[in-house]
Amino acid sequence: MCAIGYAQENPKYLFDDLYFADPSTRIFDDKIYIYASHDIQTDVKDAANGAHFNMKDYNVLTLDNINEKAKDNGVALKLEDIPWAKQQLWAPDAVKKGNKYYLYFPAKDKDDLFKIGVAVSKSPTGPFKSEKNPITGTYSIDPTVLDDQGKYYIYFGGLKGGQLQNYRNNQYSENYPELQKDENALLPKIARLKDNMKELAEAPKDVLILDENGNQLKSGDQHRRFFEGIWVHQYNNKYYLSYSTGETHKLVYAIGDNPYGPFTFKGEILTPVVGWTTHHSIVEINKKWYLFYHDSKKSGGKSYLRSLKIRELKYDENGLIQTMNGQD
Ligand code: FUB
Repeated sequence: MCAIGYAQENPKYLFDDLYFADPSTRIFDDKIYIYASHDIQTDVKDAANGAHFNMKDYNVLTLDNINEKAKDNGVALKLEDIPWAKQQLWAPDAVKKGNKYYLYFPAKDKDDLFKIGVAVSKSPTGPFKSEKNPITGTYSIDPTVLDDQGKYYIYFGGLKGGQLQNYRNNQYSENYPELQKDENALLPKIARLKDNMKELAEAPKDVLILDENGNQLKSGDQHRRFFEGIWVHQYNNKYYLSYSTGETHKLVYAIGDNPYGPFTFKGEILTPVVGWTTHHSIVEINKKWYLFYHDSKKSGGKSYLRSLKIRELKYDENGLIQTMNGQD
C-alpha cells in the first residue's frame, strides 16, 4: 500500500511558502504525486479572461506521508518547450499507461484559444516532452483523465476565462448569444482517448448533469451548474463527477453509473474558500478518502496566488459526501 495515512479532521497546508494550485493527485505504484498549476506573482491585472493566472511551468509534487509537507521536484515542463503554446499553463492532470506517464494540460495557443496538450515522460516527475500540437478536437481548460480499467477518458471544460461559452457542438464562435437563465447550462465534455493517449477516439460529447427530477441543470442555477475544475472518481461502483460552481465558489458533485453519465446532482463538498474559487481532486489513500484543493489565505486573498491543502473526506452510509467548511 502507499504512504501512511491517519485520520485528519482539519485541513493542512502542503507547503508553507510555495504557491501551487489546482491539485490533481494521483497514486502511481503506491506513491502520491500531485500535478498542479504553479502560481506566480504577475504584473497582469485581474482580468475577466483570467490573464492574471499567468503560469509558465509545471512542477510535479510528491507526498511521502499525508501528515508531512509535500516535496517540490522541480520543473517538469515549461512554456518555452511547448511548441504550440503561447501562454497560461493552467490546471493539469496526469495518468500512467504501461511504463509511460502522460501529462495533460491546457494552454492558450498563438490565437489565444485554449487547447489541451499532452506531454510524455518515462518518470512520474518528468521531465515531460510535449507533442508538437495540441490534441486535435480539444478546446477550453481543466483536463482530467479517468483510467477506467484500461479505458482512458478525458474530460475538460471551463466557463468565462476558460472559453467554454464559445463552443456549441464542438464548433467555435465568438458570437454565440449569452444563455438565458432558464436555458440548459453548458456542460463539461468527455471523449475516449485512443490507445496512443495522444488523440481523441471520438468527438467530445456533453456530460449531462441532471437535477433530482431528471431535468438538466439550468444556466441560472449558479449554485449547482457546472463552471470548471472537473474531477471523476469511483466509489462503491458509482462514478462521482465533482466540479467548481465558479461565481458561487462551491465544490459540488453528482453521481452516475458510467463515465459518460448522465450524472445526478447530489450536493456540496466544500463551501467557499478564501480566494475566488477552488479546484480539487479526491483520492483514496490507505482506505481513507482525501480532498486536495487550494485557497488564497496565505497570500492574503490574492486570487492568483494559491496554496495547496489536504483534508479527509467522508461519505455517509448512502455514499453521500459530507459537506466541509471551506473557511477552515
Ligand atoms: O489555475 C487557473 C484556473 O483557475 C484553473 O484552470 C481553474 O480551474 C481555476 O482554478
